[in-house]
Amino acid sequence: INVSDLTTCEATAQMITKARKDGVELFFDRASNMKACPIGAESACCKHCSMGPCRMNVNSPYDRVGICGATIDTIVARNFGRMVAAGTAAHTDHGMGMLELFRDVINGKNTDFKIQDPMKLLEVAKALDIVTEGRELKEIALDLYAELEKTYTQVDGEIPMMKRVPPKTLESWRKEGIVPRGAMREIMEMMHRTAIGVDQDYENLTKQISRTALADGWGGSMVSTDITDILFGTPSPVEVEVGMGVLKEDKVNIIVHGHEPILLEAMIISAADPELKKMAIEAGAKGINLIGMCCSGLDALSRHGLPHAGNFSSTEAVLVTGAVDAMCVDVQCIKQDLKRVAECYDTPFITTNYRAKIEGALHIQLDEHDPLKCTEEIVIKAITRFKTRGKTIEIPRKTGLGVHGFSYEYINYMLGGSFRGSYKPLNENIINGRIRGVAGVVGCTNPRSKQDFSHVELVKELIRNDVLVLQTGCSQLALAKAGLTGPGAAAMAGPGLAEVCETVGMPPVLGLGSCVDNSRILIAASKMVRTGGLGETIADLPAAGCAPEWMSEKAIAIGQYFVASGVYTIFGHTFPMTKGTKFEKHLFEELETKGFGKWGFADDPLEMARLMIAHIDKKRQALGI
Ligand code: BF8
Ligand code: SF4
Repeated sequence: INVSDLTTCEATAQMITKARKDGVELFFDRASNMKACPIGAESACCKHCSMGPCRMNVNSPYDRVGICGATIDTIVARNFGRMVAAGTAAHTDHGMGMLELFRDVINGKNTDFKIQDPMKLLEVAKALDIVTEGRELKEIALDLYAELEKTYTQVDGEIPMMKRVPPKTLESWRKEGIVPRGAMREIMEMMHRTAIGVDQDYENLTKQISRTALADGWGGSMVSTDITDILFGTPSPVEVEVGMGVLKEDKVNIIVHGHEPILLEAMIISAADPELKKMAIEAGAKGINLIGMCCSGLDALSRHGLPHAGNFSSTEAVLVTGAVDAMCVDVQCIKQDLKRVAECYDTPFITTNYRAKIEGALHIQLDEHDPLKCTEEIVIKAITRFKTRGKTIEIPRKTGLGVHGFSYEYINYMLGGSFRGSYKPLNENIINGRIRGVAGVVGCTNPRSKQDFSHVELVKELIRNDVLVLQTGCSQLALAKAGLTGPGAAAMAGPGLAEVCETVGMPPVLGLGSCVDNSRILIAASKMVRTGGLGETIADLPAAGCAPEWMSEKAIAIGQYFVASGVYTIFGHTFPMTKGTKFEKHLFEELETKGFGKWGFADDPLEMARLMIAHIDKKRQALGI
């Protein structure tokens, strides 16, 4: 297979070529050699009990049922529900970890970190009706902790963040019985209801699927974003380089790849430690070069302008440079094969979280109460490796320089002129038609699609049609590498959007951060509704979402919470759905008639754009604008 069919990222292409020369297999090679199972691809098999596994006929889905009698709709809906449960569990476990760190920081059990954004702490407390007047910050913080813990552990009642949902949207959830209680409860019930012989009605299952996903978007993920902002600072625009060219031949290169900000935040402290810097210089390096990858990298890129080496499909490829002196990881999206590829290039590969060990890999546990112990040890390992680096180093030059770090607070500020400003100018520009609508383009890269291609082509087409694009996750990195996240990209936008961008001095593509930061898009949508003029629910907004190359169960959970919140959400390249089923019709058509969003599917980026723009125009027409 030609390298140009695997990726449009020049640096990754260069490294695939080098890996082939070096005789090192990458996941791109396996994706080309291993055909996806056609039954599994359509989610038409069930292994929820040992009477099966039962396989349905994807070409004629109603011609048989499972041994227990489960129909294709039950089977596909149950599989979908379990994907949502897994994705929600990932985001909420991460969020709960951040909340625990917050508790330890306010209680003085962790002294390496402190609250960086007390304003945001007050803002979130006020939004949840916690009294702030005349009280010590610590008291408010403790109350906030207790309130937010309910997001995860509450057994009954509505989770706290429901106070931020537009009233009419919340009303529709109450009517449907899908307001989340606590994430643990919803995930537990989802797993129970999808076991053999429990919920065998796809419409009823869909309700719990939505309820579980909402516990992620408006729960686990949202709390994670807010607490991370409070602890490490709310992002504001910062110019950063993204791409493998951020590796430096003459420095000790350390890559942090994963999702929970604590590892990277601790590493930032260790990499700046004068003793360790001295040690690096004594080893012959010009310094320590800390680099992020994937989502925690996006967090640090948004908050601190830390350079970033690229997205999910490049994490093996970056090791092929030979210039990585250590790669350390925490949880999620860590390919097991990184260990073997790292070994091929003598790069220390270190796991740091007891929840995510890799067989045979070196594990240095990060202790939340003393995180620097772990990160200092990793820096020393990297310096040692620098000293013995081989000669076959090849660093691709290319990087994309862009602006990132657009929190919803900053969008407020940028458009409204002050942090207490409003979304009114955004709404006005949508009403007067300069901005046609808003699109979220997010999610993974996948070796079964040409890396970055759909992300970039879709975004180009959207901005050309005056659609303002909000981004997170690996998609944001695809656009960053392609150089579309700078103000210069306004030249590629349609005349209306370009005018707004030039007046405000913003790019037409706004990077909001990691995948849990998709919650920033929910809050932005909620603010647009509350500001007025664009309908009463999120479903009324001229907006749409897309994950062109998704691969993780987390993406399915995100898609479902956007759909349940009222957004038309398109996924690309594959969808875990048997075509021609009632469940498909339910997700792709019927949910919209009940006032929710709906799912969509398209393979080609121009088709994705066409569907999104048509939806935006439909919503504009309904609003009479
Ligand atoms: O949470 S976009 S490949 S790195 S799952 Fe993973 Fe997908 Fe990237 Fe971050 Ni999100
Ligand atoms: Fe087959 Fe039903 Fe068991 Fe699934 S739950 S494996 S469909 S018998």
